[in-house]
Amino acid sequence: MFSSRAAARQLVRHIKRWQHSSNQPTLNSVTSDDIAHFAQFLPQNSILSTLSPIPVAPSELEQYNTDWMGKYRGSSTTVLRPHTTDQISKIMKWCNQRRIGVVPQGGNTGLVGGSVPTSNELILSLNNMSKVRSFDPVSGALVADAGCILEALTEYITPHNHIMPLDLGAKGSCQIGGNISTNAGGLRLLRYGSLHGSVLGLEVVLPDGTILDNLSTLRKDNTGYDLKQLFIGAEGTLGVVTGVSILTPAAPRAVNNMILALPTFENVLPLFKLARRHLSEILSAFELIDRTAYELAVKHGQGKGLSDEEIEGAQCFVLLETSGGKKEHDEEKLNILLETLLESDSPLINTGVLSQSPAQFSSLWKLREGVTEAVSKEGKAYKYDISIPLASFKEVVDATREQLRRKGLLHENAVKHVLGYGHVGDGNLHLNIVAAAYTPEIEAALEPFVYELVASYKGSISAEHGIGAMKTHAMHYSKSGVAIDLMKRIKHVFDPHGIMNPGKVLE
Ligand code: FAD
Ligand code: 2HG
Ligand code: ZN
Repeated sequence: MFSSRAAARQLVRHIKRWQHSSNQPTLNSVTSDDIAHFAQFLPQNSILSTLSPIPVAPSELEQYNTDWMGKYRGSSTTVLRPHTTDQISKIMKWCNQRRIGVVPQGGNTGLVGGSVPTSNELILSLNNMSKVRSFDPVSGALVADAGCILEALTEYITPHNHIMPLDLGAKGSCQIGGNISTNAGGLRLLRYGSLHGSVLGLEVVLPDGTILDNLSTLRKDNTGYDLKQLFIGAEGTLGVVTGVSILTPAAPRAVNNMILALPTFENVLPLFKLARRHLSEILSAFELIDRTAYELAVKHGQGKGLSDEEIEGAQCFVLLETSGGKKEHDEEKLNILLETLLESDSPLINTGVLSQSPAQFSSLWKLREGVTEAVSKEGKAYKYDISIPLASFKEVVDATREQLRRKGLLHENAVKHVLGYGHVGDGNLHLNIVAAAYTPEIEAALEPFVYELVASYKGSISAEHGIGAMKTHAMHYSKSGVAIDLMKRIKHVFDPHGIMNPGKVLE
């Protein structure tokens, strides 16, 4: 049962969906005949449908129809959870012939509404595709089903002293296929680079059911166009990623981290420069947490860092990590950095804490990784994931807060907090606006305001989370008409009937 306000919000979302998807092809709904067809090659427990002979209740589909933030909601009647690439191929072939829209879904942790239907498309969940296929401990090449959870892969290769080249707060739920499809960045990008570099090969089921077996484990392969790159970051609009070959680095022999409290944001960049000079090759993360973000993380039990006295007078915090070969060597470098920071006439930091145990190491990381979780406990978040010049991070957060104040929306019943955090080392700011509820007024105050601001810095409106359903209409702020047109032509080559994740990425 909806309250009238909630119903009004639903209506606005429906209208927006309709506006955003007006260029989308007309697609067919799943019928009970389609379910009978799928039942010929899928076990019964792989089909969750309200149209089955033994129907599931719509409430059982709720978790698949709703995104992680509770901001986007689809109305799919059917979720298929195949176990093999061949089964996925048969599903896609059928859906292509029948013109049924398909939404590939991994861990459903995406933050731009890409993993849930805009209407009643079929949801293709990769949950049952979760086997490691091979691991070569010499080269570090790992080949796995796309539905493997990121953390499970980490656990698999830890005994071999390898780590995954990416790490993120959603590691316990997100899948490697979802990571690749969003080209997730995360907390290790500074050190190990993007997935465009570490993915060695992919197995993909194309919209017509053809299996593209490109699961190479070679480091080098210059035989024509590098097709796998197109699927990295395609957000399920070109095909279903079913298998992944990825290069995993050797685990560092020593890791350290520390949290530093800074009196002013102006010190972040000089600190970054100094950290790079002193720590050079061992610097593996340099993350920013502004004061509001830090306080929310602490409030919602996401890790422990500095005492109340120590954070007094701090405008923001930096989490710095080193990964190296020798503990003593790395600690010496860190200590020299700390001494330099504290001994200067005008110190860049107020204070800091260097982790002394594996538990404290994790606790400091949790303060940064846990901000997203903390924000979701505090309220409903509008999330802008942007690339802009580092020097402008604070300007953008302040300008957004000011805009909301001007519109009379900065109070407990509307917008509670405006905060900024993110991957300084990669030039990526996460601007979060935490509201009591999602409302058209707040959205109208934020958009296109934020996008125009980003464009004024020649920045990107999506640094790492993707476009999804949220930003299709805003792509032009960061991409030229020529580029968007080429993307549409590429999409047409792969998916001429427009069945793959309709309404996402491209309008
Ligand atoms: P889903 O959310 O299920 O899907 C995401 C998109 O990929 C959708 O468009 C979907 O259709 C498509 N997709 C999924 N699987 C496949 C497949 N096998 N084949 C084709 N298409 C597919 N992102 C970052 O970049 N960096 C971060 O640090 C980061 N931290 C996060 C922390 C938290 C707490 C949360 C909730 C999210 C975070 N994210 C981050 C966002 C999110 O993009 C990642 O969590 C992750 O990459 C999504 O993986 P998933 O398996 O959940 O994909
Ligand atoms: C992070 O870096 C993630 O923590 C999530 O990319 C950011 O929630 C967000 O806005
Ligand atoms: Zn991030």
